[in-house]
Amino acid sequence: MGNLLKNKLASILPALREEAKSIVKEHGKKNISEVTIDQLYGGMRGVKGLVCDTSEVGLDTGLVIRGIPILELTDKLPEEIFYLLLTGELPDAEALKDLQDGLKSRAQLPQYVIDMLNALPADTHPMVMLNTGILAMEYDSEFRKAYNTGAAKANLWEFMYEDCLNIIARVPVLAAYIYRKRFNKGDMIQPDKNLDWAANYAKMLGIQDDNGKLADLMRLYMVLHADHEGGNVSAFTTYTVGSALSDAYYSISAGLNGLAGPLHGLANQECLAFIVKMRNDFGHSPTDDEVRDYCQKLLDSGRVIPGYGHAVLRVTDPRFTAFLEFGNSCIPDDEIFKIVKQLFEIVPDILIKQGKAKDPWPNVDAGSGSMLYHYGLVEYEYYTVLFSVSRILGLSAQLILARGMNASIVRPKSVTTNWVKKQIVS
Ligand code: HAX
Repeated sequence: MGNLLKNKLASILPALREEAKSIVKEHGKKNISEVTIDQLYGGMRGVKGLVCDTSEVGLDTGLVIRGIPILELTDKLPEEIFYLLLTGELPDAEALKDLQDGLKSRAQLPQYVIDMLNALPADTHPMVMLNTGILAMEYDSEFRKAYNTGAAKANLWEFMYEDCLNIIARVPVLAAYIYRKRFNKGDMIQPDKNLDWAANYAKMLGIQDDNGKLADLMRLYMVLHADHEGGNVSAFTTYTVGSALSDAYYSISAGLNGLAGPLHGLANQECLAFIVKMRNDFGHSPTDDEVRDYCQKLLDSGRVIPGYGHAVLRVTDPRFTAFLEFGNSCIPDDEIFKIVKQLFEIVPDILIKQGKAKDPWPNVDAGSGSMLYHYGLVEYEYYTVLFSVSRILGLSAQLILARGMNASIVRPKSVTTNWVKKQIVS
């Protein structure tokens, strides 16, 4: 059970390795990117420095997974997306069921993780709980055991696969437990083997969902956040740590610590907090003029408008469009969702006039929180955990493929300021 995907990978990896080997052998010295001083000081933005085949983000297309634009994948299950990320194909019914059954059979959260979470201060941030929980489960790493007992380099990916599947299976149980504990919602709810991965997560949160809309939203949310190519903070960190042959628990936990930053995953928490505060500051649904003034004042005080701008994108993030479509069909009259739409009409013009942000358009975080809020997930400190549960699909796929390709240890060259000055003179 759960082996069809692994067998599929075993059948495609040799050809992928051969292809990479021959590209390097025949064209290894070909120049494909240059680095300017702007980029040196600007977070290496745009420097082409690693290969990631799971997905790509075009500045004018947004997220494309294995050649399929994300807006064409919104009716899929997260499990199907994971299969697609890894293999480049969507699973047939048998492969999907096999993967789902495999995940269900691995979904037990160890008692030591529960005990450890219970020992943390009650108001610990949910992201600290999640990342600590994942790191603690390193105790069970198959990869580390295989490495320590001399597994061949060419087979290490199989153990990375086992660790990643265990993490993917357990993380909704862990994340739901964190929600219930951190926000005093009562006892843990056990997984339901009849439900798919995302619906099961929604059920374990314990939020009333009579018409199944929260489960629908959760499936969509998990699909939209699953991957965003290889150079973003969480993906690049995971890849780098994994390149030292640290196992998936170390690597993913490290990556998610980056996702916890306000310029990355934490932005969705900040975005909803910003909208709810605006609503509360006015004491009523704000008019367009009030929204415009409010945003202008925020900019004038030197702060960023949460949910707008992106390091790569230069168009409205299609993932925002997907949430907008969901909101328009399910919660068109929701007060917070209406403010999301007002901001979409107003903020880009303000940012264009200010002339600083390279991308004045909404990113994925501009809309997701309003929907979660509507369906009763109102504790926005928790939102980055949801993002993380989804992003673990992509981080895992990238780690498994990197190990399958025997990826080298990451080691770019740093330079000193004196070296830079010498380049300027010469
Ligand atoms: N509001 C105000 N100013 C903004 C802005 C915004 N939303 N977005 C960018 N700018 C400013 C930057 O702060 C920067 O100002 P300085 O020159 O004074 O430093 C300038 O515009 C140029 O920035 P940029 O090159 O366009 O953007 P970066 O690639 O440096 O940063 C960010 C991209 C996403 C971090 C940025 O747009 C931002 O801070 N946005 C708000 C926070 C946010 O929504 N983050 C979530 C991003 C999505 C994501 O990764 N989720 O995980």
